[in-house]
Amino acid sequence: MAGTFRGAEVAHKDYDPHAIEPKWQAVWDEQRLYSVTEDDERPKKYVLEMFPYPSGDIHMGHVRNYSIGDVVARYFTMRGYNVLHPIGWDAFGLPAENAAIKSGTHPAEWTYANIDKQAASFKRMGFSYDWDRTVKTCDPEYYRWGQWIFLKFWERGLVERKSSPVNWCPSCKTVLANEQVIGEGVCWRCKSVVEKRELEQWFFKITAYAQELLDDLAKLPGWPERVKTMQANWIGRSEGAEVDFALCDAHGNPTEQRITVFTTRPDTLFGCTFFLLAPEHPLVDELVAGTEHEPAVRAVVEAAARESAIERESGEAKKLGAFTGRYVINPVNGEKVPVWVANYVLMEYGTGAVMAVPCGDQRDFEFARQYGLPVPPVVVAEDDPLLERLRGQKARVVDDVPWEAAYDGPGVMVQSGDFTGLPGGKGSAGVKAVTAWLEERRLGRPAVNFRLRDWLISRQRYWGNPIPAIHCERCGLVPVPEHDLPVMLPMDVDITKGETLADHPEFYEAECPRCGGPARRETDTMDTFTCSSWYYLRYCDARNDEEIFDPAKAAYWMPVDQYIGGIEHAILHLLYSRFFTKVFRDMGLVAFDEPFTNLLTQGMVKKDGETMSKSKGNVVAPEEMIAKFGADALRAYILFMAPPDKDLEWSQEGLEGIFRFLNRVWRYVWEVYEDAGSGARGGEAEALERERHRVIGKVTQDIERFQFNTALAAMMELLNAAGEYRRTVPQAARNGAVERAVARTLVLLLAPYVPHMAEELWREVIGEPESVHRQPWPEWDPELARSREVEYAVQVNGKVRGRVTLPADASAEEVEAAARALPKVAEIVAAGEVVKVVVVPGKLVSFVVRA
Ligand code: ANZ
Ligand code: ZN
Repeated sequence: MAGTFRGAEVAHKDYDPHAIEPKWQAVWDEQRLYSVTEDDERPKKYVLEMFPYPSGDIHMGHVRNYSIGDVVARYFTMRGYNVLHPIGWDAFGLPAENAAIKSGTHPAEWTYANIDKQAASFKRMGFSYDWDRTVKTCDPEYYRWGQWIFLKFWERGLVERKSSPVNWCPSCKTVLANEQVIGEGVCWRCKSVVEKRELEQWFFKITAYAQELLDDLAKLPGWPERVKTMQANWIGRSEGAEVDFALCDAHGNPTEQRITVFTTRPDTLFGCTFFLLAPEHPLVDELVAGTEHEPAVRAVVEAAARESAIERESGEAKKLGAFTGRYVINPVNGEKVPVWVANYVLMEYGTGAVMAVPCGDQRDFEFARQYGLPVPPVVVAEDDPLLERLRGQKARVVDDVPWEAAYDGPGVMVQSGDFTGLPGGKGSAGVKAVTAWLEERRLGRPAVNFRLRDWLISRQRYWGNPIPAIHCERCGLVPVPEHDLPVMLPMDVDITKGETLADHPEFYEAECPRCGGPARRETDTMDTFTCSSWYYLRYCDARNDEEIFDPAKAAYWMPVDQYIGGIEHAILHLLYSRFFTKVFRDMGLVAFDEPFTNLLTQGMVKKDGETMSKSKGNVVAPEEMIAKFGADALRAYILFMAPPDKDLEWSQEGLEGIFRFLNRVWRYVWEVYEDAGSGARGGEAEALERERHRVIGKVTQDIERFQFNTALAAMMELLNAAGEYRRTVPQAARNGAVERAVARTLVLLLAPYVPHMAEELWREVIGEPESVHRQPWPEWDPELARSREVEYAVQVNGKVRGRVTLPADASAEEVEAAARALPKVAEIVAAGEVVKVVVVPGKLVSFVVRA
């Protein structure tokens, strides 16, 4: 049997992954086994793992992410699908520049060397990628289409250049998107505290799609709820009203000038006792200039500039405010309300002005307490004793609440003029009534507000995709004409000195494409998230140099059926990709709304309870484990140790255990094919055959639900049953056909997990001519699988007290319950205390009972 293939010397009675694995990798590579094309005869599956950043060596997180994807891809191939399973690199970005500054290697050199290294590691892991479709985002053949997208977005009014307060990371020397400011207002990459600066920047108008990005989450039943909730919160839709307040002049007389606020609670208008402006609000200067209030207000403005947006918004920062000396008129009761500046009001949200209602908003409550401002109750809970006094009370008679905190739940409106008595609270009848009243008098209108901001995409860094724009003094901002793409990123920048494109006259000196006059090329590059927002579409047609992709090919492969990646991308990458997809749809490039039908977010790989990381010094290097146990064992181990969405605690013993299991499979298949039984079918052979059907059914069901660990456990059970059969039934009585069927089944079921070992056994030991990875998934008879029952002996304190018969797939709990139900057992158990119960699957239940 051995010797049918050119690697004959490898087929050996001992399992030697180091010989087998490189051998089959070379064969698969040469035969382009995983290269696919569109095929209308077969249903398709697009299985995709988030592409890696080429940081250097691969780590266990990579091994896990890509092993999960590989099992899914191989499984669907065996189920008869035409499976697209590509890989590429998210290759622009800051670490390459930082490495260059440190070590003197050019970012391109560093990046491509790392890509080669990772590609070799992925091949060494035996991942079934279609290598012909690889993309590297730093290749001009790729980034040129990113520039093309920029131009198309620009044509569609989705690009904007504007001055705005932006997040500036002093250590990365670049601006950051809101999404890249994390935790307590620090840079997502280097964790430095982010500052606010006023700068001209480029934006993608993702807010134009805010409502749809929110609504379409409902079209994603295959996404984890957690991720959808995070996205919904990030988009942050609020329903409420805009309300116009008339500004009073310096003498306190109402003027025509209006300041508008956004509020979710117009029902609380009668409780508005002060009015707040953001420190950056353009009116602030004008209101206080030259007045006695100017110094105090300035102090608040300056202090706020030093705080991060996150700190200010969270309301955790100490509240700071100052009176401007001016007033506005509350439109519902004509009352004069003092205007303050407060650090917790953000310029970027709503209108940058707030009607403060201290009885209903906790931040306003704390502010009022701090500065001694009145807190009249206007919405009171049904069970609040205060309501007895104030029910039906239209005019304000109480100016303070006996509460520890603001109350923002549902309640009854009080001290609210003709609205008194209406239900109050978010979305209440009171909200509707007050809004309608305001609208009739043109003092307000219903409004929806989103927390989502436009996406700031410009970066003042070298290693990124150049923005295809030209600044001309005569013509203003001019797009680079499509036929001039790509704007090539120059390679001769001295990056070790931290140079950017702005230091490179050969790059930025340009001619205006419109008037031909001297002009300056844009020197900012795009946020790398622009590169990763559409790579999955490029995979559908990766080598196309005429268009971004052939829409027909994208229509065949897309959407991605199964996307797999880390939870850290729950907001940024996934939201941006959804946004790009919707714009592409509106451009007519694709015909679907959502790019990723199913999403799996994999858990972390931990060691001693902590996430593996270089800084913690607890990294287990995949290379080292491959050198010891082979890639197959590492793959199977990482899939066996935990369900994919849960964290996985590293254990070398676990890996050794899997290695031993693989060795047992190896020997079993060898033995069966050397010396299968010669007997006829009998009771035990039939039981083994039933077990085989059961396990196929179980493995199939488990893989479909991504329970790779329990699927592997079922294969172990099959091997145990088969080994037992070999040990206990003499050769002459064993049924060879059943034994061989078990061996073949094990190899086929294991093929997605341990592709090299399965291939070697399939072709060299079993002697099949075609790759195991081209075989159909084994079939099973559910009837047969179900009918199997096993008898358990029931022991109490070592003595057999009876027997119970149960279906083979009964759980340990079910077996225990059935045993406890035996009258004799129940009697003994009732008389004493059960200190231990052991269930040996398929055999025995044993109780230890203390009298
Ligand atoms: C009056 C009021 C009374 C409010 C009340 C709340 C409770 P969400 O739900 O997150 O959309 N607000 C509006 N603009 C703001 C800004 N630029 N900075 C800080 N806070 C701002 O929050 C909307 C509420 O946040 C608005 O409704 C406003 O306070 C405040 F019992 O108006 B509310
Ligand atoms: Zn010009």
